Amino acid sequence: MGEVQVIGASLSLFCCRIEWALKLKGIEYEYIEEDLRNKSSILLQYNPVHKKVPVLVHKGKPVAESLVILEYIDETWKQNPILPADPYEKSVVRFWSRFVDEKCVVGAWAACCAQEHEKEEAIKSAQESLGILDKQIESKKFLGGEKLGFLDLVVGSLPNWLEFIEELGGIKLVDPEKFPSLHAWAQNFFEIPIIKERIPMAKDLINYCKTYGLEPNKKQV
Ligand SMILES: N[C@@H](CCC(=O)N[C@@H](CS)C(=O)NCC(=O)O)C(=O)O
Ligand SMILES: *[C@@H]1O[C@H](CO)[C@@H](O)[C@H](O)[C@H]1NC(C)=O
Repeated sequence: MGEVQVIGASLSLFCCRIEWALKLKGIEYEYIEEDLRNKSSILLQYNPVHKKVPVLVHKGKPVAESLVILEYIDETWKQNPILPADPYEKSVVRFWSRFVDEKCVVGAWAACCAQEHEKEEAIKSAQESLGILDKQIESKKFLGGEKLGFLDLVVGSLPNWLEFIEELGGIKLVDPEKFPSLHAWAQNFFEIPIIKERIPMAKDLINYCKTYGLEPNKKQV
């Protein structure tokens, strides 16, 4: 067994972030696919608090929570840094990373799951967050500046995931006119070879839900 393992789920927007970071750093790892409907004892042992993927295992020690894992990777393997060195710039990246997860992802999921009478409000709220993210991207090629950085990996497969959420929830959240910067950024990001070869597609997420009969008011995939 090698030094590095990733316990993940191939369709998870949180998990691909970790694999992209390891690939950027040129780190070999063993990938362990988790069945989230029947969690393995290794997942429960390594992430007993949240019982979620991704988990990075380095020399037998687990690191959980994708944003924490990304920082761990950047600090452990110094080549191709993904976080800026400057403390202020670093704090800005951390701020927006949490915004993506806590407002954009959570907001879109809430809109997808909302009861009929709350739906309109939830969609508006998710769109407001996505609009703020779009302004932040503001026709940048990479969110990391000249090259791929931490925030690029965090936003990552969000556009595909939103497409999936729209279909699952029967709602409309995004279109290229509404969020032009997010759209243009994604066009560029998705063409990068290491990204392209490992990005969850909306149609695979939709098929997964169909196969297992998952509905929006149930569990996050
Ligand atoms: N905040 C966590 C989110 C991870 C997460 O939600 N993982 C999902 C898969 S996308 C999971 O493991 N779900 C299993 C469950 O909730 O039981 C992170 O950033 O790592
Ligand atoms: C759940 O996982 C265990 C081993 O990890 C396996 O033996 C069992 O068959 C699985 N159950 C289902 C319903 O897939």
